[in-house]
Amino acid sequence: MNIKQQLQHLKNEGKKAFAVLIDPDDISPEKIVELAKRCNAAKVDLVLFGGSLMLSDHMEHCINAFKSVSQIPVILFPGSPAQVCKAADALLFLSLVSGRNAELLIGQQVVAAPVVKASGLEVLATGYILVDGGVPTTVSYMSHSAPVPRNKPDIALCTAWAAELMGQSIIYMDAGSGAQYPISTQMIEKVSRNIDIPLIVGGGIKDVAGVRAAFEAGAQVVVVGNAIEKDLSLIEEMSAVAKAVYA
Ligand code: 1GP
Repeated sequence: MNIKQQLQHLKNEGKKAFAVLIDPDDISPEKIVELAKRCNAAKVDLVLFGGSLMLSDHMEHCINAFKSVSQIPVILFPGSPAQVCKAADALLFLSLVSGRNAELLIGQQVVAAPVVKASGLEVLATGYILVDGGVPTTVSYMSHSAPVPRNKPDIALCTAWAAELMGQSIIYMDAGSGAQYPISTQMIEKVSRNIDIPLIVGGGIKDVAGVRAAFEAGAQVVVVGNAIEKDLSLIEEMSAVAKAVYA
């Protein structure tokens, strides 16, 4: 099964996957090896690499360092076409469907297309829905787009439906890295119950209870970045939630 099929399988079978987000700007290649070993021990299902900005130039080095000790699939979560990197296994080919910024709906994708086609990466067509997380985040600022209000699950659902109808394979609902509040369980439930494609949820999840709440509300994949960067010991408990309840 390729990664797209694996994610759809999670949706079809009521199973869950836990993903760690690594921003290469926030970690050295040396630290990556330690993180990868912890991900292995915790049986983390997926690792996402990327960030809204890229101040450093070591994405490939970081992915190779990770892969030198781990077989966990690496998925790019690119903030720009410059982040396409062949060392990964797959790429979230994102369209910011919650925004009305044509550059991020289709413009950057046109720029990235030839590089993506030549990369050999598995491409995961992803409708990306940015949701208000209580504070302006890097992605809301950089994308010039208004996030979906956090108390408007119907807007999130109609946006997800539109993306699904346009042929996207995955919906990623994100409150943005470092959000003050994660996406509400009401919004996750509303979207998850009414779409047929897998739902990834992330942004502002700080503890095990937050991971559990997102899974219980219907996310197939829960992504945590910041909280794990601050405290690596969270990986085991967070990853265990996906296995304990839904394996
Ligand atoms: C951000 O969904 C990810 O795009 C993860 O967010 O860093 O807040 O966990 P955090």
